[in-house]
Formats: sequence, structure tokens, C-alpha cells
Amino acid sequence: MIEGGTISLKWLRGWTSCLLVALAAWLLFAPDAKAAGCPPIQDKPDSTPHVDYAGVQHLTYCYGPVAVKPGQNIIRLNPTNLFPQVPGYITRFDPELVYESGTVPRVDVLHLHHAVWVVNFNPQFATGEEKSILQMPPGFGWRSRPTDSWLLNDMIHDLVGVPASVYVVWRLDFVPDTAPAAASIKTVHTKWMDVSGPNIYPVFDALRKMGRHGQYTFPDEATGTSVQDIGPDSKWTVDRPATLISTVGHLHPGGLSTHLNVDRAGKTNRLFTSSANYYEPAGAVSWDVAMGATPPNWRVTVQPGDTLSVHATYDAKRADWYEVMGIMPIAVYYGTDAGGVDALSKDVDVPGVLTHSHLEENRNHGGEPVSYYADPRLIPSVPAPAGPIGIEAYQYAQGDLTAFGSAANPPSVIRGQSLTYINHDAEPAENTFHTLTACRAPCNKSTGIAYPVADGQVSFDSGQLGFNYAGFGAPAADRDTWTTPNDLKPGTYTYFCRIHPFMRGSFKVLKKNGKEKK
Ligand SMILES: [Cu+2]
Repeated sequence: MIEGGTISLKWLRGWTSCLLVALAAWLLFAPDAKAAGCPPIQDKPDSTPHVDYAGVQHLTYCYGPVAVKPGQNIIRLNPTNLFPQVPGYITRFDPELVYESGTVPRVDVLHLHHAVWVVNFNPQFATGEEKSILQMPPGFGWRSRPTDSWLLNDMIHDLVGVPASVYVVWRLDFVPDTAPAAASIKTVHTKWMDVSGPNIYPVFDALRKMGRHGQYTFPDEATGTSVQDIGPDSKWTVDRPATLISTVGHLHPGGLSTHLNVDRAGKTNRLFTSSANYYEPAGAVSWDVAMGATPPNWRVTVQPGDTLSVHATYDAKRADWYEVMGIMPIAVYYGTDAGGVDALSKDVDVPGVLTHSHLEENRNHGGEPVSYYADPRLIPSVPAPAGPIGIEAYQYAQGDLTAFGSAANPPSVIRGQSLTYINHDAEPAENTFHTLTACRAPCNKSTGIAYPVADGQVSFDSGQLGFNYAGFGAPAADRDTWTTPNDLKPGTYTYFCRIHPFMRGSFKVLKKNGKEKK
């Protein structure tokens, strides 16, 4: 892990600056992970078929073991030499996260929030928990040379506060130059399209008050301060004739689709919609999803001056979605001798193909009745303490739904007043972030990938309480306290931690006469 950086995330705009930091840090600190043997790893169900070449190699790289600290939700950027050491073409990229045994962690326990493989200072491959497989159509691949520099930017999120040891895995199909097929492979480059990029943590909020008709499309419908989250990578003006070969979207839970548009001389055309196919029984609320990728015969030519743009659409009915992404890297061939249809043609936006089906690690959905969480509506409140209410060892000190004795009583304030919370787990030795995020009372069902969600009767969210001690190493809010809104109506409010959703708590707002609302 890269320690000792002093640049805060807020000011870190752009890959270049963060990569320079990473390289500087590399000179000072040895990488914490080295090449290692791989455990046996299962193929994803219904994986996109391999494109076969004479002499193609199926390579598996396991990065780690990575020591996952309890409760961590940090971003790391490390160099790696885990890539082909002879020249050739990468034609397929299949990401995974496994324990040392080769088992894929349950997504409600530990997951790969995202990972980006940065090759020669350009983000080239990426994944989130949707784990799309990138398969280039026949005749296309990413050029790979032993002299390339590779960096892995990963964010491994431990949801349960238990240490773990994992490998980040990438499985490549590689056609070395010594294979006759290599001579006819055309080189693609990844053009990074990202609604909030470039940024080491490119996120925006998609909340129920935003958008129209229960959906919110970013950046199109962004207003007010949300406009600040629009990044330059949301658009790309093409500077030479090129052919778009492949793309697939990256979203978070709540995401419905990403799409790619082209603008040419006042005309707009939709090039591709990457739709989220939820296996999740509860709908668009979890990581139990696969994204539609372009089919192998999708091929679109663009001209200098064309402007491409990426857009992300989220559900805005069910819940609030904080710190979400909309990324759509495109594999681009800088030539026009590969066929394809013009970007303004009709029917370019063909249906996508799923690169795998339901993943076993997504089977624990949550939302079942359990006895270990109280219903805080039934528990009398106690006046809130004068000082801030602590959060420590994954518990809210007053009003936690798992607490015993007097700690179980929800703290209360009179209408018009507010409560303040402080995250003691944010101290450097722990460096664990927590949130207070409104969920619908009583918010006391079992934890899983689909429960709880930020569906409170009112919306509030503390942000990730904690500090970016490692420079850009975290998505923390750079503060450890949060004060509740002072305009809440009398009632019982429940909340959870977005980082560790088993954490649940409550507080009450009393009527002006000091009585609880019945
Ligand atoms: Cu937490």
C-alpha cells in the first residue's frame, strides 16, 4: 500500500497526478504483493466464449495475497509485473477476486468494489462487482510488451469487519507475436469514458429527489452542486478516424444502464446502451447483476470532430444511491479498414450480450426476519448525551439495534435540535470508515446484498466518516463527526452503515412538548 502521500482526494483531479504520486511512492516503498501461484479458480457460469487463435495462451495472474484489514474500504495503487513478458496481444480479460483457497468471497462479506488496471499510465481494463468479461471480437487485441508499465488500482471492501487474505485475479487470453495469428491482429486502445472522471474515486450521488419519472440520468439531469461531479472524461472529441470495437458499462447497485452517444454537427445518435440485467429478486438494488456488452459484430466508425458522451441512469424510486459510478471504457481501433457502420446510422444501438450469468457469491440477499436486531420504535428513548455519540468497534454507542441494556435506548432530541456522532474507529490504528445512512424503520432485517438500502422515510447520509491518511488512499469524508439535520419531524429514525451494513442504529426526534410521537 502506498503510504505517506499528502495529496487529498479532493484536489486529486486526473490520473496523471496520482500516477506520479504512485511512482514516487514506488521508489520509496516496495510493492506489497508479488507474483504468486494461483489457486484453482472456477469459470463464471455461462461465460462469453473464448475467441480461439492458433497459439493463444490462457494466462492466469493472481495478485497477492492481499491482506484485507478488518472493515477496510480503501483505494490502493500498486505497480505489478503480472502481465505477459513477451510481446503479443491481449484478446480477453476476465477479472476475479478469490480467497487463497480459490473460493470467491460472498459479496455481502468481502468484495471488489472496483479495480482498474493502468497500462502505460492509461486505464486499460476495469471491473466492479459485476465482473464483466472483456472479450475482443476476432482479429482485435490490446498490444502488450514486456516493457509496459502496469499499475493496479483496487478498492477491496470488507463489509463485516473481519480480516481476510485474497488474490485479485486476471485471466488473459494472449496471442504472442510468435503465434502466426498475431500478424493479423489489429490493435485496440482503451478510451476511458467516465461520467465523473478522471478521478481516483469518480463518483456522484443518485438520490430519490433527483431526475424524473423515478429515474435519474447523470450528467444530463444534474443540477446544483451535483454539476461539480461531472468530469471531463464524460466526453471525448475524436481527433482522427477511428472504429469503436467494444464497450460495456460499469454501474453500482441501483444502476439501470449506461449509454454512449455521439454528437456530430448538431445531430445526436445513441451508439450503445449497456443495460443492467439484475438476477437480484428484489430488483435493481444489489450487486447481483450482469451488464450487457456489445455483441462481437458491433462496429462503429467515427470521424474527427465527433463528440462521444457517456451517461448513467439510476433508479430514483426505491432508494438513494450514494457515491455511485458510471463508466464505459471503449476499445477503439485507430483505423477505418475494419468494417463497421457510420456512427450516425440507424440501429447502431443493438441489444447487448451478457458476459456471464448469476454468480454464486451473490446468493445471500438478506431481508429475512431476525431476532438480534431490536425494533427501536418499541423502545423508549433517552435524552441524547451532551457530547457526540461515539461509534466504536462497529457499534453506535447509543441506540444500536444490537445493543443490550441502557445502550439500546435510542437517543432523543426535541424537534429543531440535532444529534452529533463521532467515529472513533476512524483513528489511524483502525482507519475504518462508517456512515449513518437513513433506512426505512425498523430497518431490522438480516443483512445481505439487497438489504438494507438507503430507503429512509427521509434521506440523510453522513458521508464516510474518516480520514484519507494515505493521501488518496480512501474515499473518506476527511472528518469524523456528523450532525443530524435539525429539521426532522418527530418520529423514530433508523440508519445503517453503507460500508458495514450489519451496523444499524436509531434516534428519535421528540415533539416540542418532549413527548414521543405515537
Ligand atoms: Cu461502518
